[in-house]
Amino acid sequence: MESEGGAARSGSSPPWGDTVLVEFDEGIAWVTLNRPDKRNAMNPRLNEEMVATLDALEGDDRCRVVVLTGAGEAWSAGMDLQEYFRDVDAAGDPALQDRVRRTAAEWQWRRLSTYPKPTVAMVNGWCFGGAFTPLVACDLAVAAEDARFGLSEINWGIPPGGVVSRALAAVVPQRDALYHIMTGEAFDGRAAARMRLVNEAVPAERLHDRTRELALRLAGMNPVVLRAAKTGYKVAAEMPWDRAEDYLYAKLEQSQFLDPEQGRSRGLEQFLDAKSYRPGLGHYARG
Ligand code: ACO
Ligand code: V55
Repeated sequence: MESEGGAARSGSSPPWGDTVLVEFDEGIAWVTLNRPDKRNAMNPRLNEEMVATLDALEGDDRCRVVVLTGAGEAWSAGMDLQEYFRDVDAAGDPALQDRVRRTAAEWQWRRLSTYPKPTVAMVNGWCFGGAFTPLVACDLAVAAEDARFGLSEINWGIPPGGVVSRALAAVVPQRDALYHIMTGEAFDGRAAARMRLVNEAVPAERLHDRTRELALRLAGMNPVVLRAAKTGYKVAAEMPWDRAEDYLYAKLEQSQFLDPEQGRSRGLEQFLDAKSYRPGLGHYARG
């Protein structure tokens, strides 16, 4: 495993550093929010490093899939109440507030939700408030059964801000969303899976292996087609049907045009001519 970040970096430094760590292994970039002493609360520095990290991983061949996780006991305790809220309020500078909010949004959903590579959230522990945004923005999510989740905003005196409620509405039914938004009651990984906030919850000791298995499966697939499929889903979900049809055909043709391994013609050939596989039972032989 290659490891970079913090003290380990040298030469041309990667853009991550103290608050974000990245390890590359088997085509997986394990991206770790790294402020364990602050339960990986997202301060302006971490948000800047995450923007730069996502930027760099886009063009890094060691990364075929991104796993987003947290150091220590937390996935992320949400926005940093001191540095993201109090300090910015105290500065009394509207332009600073705009910039700090824009940087948070930039990685938490603008880039992450349509990231060109597949993304998997591995929720190892505490996941509160603002952390729901990158959680939902990841394509898939696996949680430890005993991870603790909560829309805790109401408990300390604000309604959920940013796009937290909008993100929730994309994955969770209204009854669950409003129950937790309005009560602030925490819930565990099993409940998160039941309400489809995450794909599945597994015992903590299996979390890493299950996530790795899922990430490796994605890393082994045709990246051009995978990108068209996931982006197509997310963008079309916001469209009327007639536009969605036109757009999804455009995605289909775009992926045919861009795909260097010509998955479509290879898949058709393997099924219709060679009769060497059936698409209902797996994907075509690559390479
Ligand atoms: N912002 C700033 N600092 C935080 C945050 C946060 N969101 N969460 C934890 N920390 C800090 C604590 O202040 C503490 O710092 P200190 O050691 O310098 O005093 C340190 O992290 C450890 O926190 P503890 O509370 O001691 O850790 P514990 O393991 O007992 O509890 C828990 C963890 C439950 C996550 C608790 O820290 C907590 O409730 N955090 C706030 C969660 C929250 O409401 N987040 C949503 C914020 S609102 C939003 O995101 C929009
Ligand atoms: C939240 C998140 C924000 C914000 C205000 O409730 C509140 C979470 C990521 O930005 O600006």
